[in-house]
Amino acid sequence: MQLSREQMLQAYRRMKIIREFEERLHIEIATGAIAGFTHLYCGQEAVAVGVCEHLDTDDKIVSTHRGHGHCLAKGCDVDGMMKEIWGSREGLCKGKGGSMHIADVDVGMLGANGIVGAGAPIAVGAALAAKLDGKGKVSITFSGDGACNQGTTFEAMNMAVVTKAPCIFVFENNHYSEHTGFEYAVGTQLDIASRAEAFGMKVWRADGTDFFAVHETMRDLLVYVRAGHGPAAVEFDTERFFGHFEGDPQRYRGEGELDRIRETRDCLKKFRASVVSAKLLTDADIDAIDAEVLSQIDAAVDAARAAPRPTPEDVLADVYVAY
Ligand SMILES: Cc1ncc(C[n+]2csc(CCOP(=O)(O)OP(=O)(O)O)c2C)c(N)n1
Ligand SMILES: [Mg+2]
Repeated sequence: MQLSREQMLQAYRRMKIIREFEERLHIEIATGAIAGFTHLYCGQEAVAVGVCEHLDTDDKIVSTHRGHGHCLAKGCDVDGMMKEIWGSREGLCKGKGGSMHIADVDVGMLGANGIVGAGAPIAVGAALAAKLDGKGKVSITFSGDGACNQGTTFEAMNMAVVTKAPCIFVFENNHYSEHTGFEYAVGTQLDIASRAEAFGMKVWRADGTDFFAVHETMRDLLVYVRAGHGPAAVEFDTERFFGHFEGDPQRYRGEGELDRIRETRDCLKKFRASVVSAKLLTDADIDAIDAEVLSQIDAAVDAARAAPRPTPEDVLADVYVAY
């Protein structure tokens, strides 16, 4: 089924917001304006957006340490996120979460997570709740190729199959876990999807740098899971444009690798090329979004810079939930 013009514009806008949000963070972090450890998602935008465009707020997602893209794709507020990363008390989590612990349950974003492999069990729990609710809602865990080696991920996959939970394991294979290559770190030399299959799940695979491939794959997968067949997994082959963390000199990369992936595997460039050549959108349509997004991000940075820091009293607020 063909996407409407509005759907395509919205998808591109969301990918562009993630890209510019992070390109700007990359600059601001280097100046020392932002404290804390940050992992950028740039390069992987087509996965977050291609997945989340199918979801509504009652569908849940659980993210990773590389979570900005998942948050923005699921509908977290751009200004609230920028302020959170800046450590302001006006941030989405009052400045107490920062880059790696952003959550917004109102939009179904159950949290980024600094512990690799910790998201999958949480997503299975949310999927079991969705199953009890019986409204066809799903829970999605995003995991990297590194997280696919964690015992928690294995246990969660098994539990999801045994309980027929509507849980979707989205594996983003960006070929690196910190500085270690996927080929080295995975003993079976198999892809990740094959591992998920071994747990008894139906699996899909697609090019994660092609928004349309991601979107179509997820459409089929979601029909299957929402129909009550139990969990499913998908592996997206993707690329990370920056280092593992901001400040990583990336000496483990091959010569010319970064230039090559920016040139040939950029999901935004690929999106533009395919919609323009198919005459679905024009270069002017895309240029207009690019300009709007740039000023939106400028405004978000200005607001975050001016936003108030937490007060000493804030430290003791929200430590316990009030019932
Ligand atoms: C349990 C645990 N072990 C190790 C780490 C350190 N660590 C942080 S990110 C990371 C690599 C994760 O790789 P991957 O799952 O492929 O995600 P990517 O960084 O590529 O998005 C590691 C080992 C951690 N945070 N938690
Ligand atoms: Mg990885």
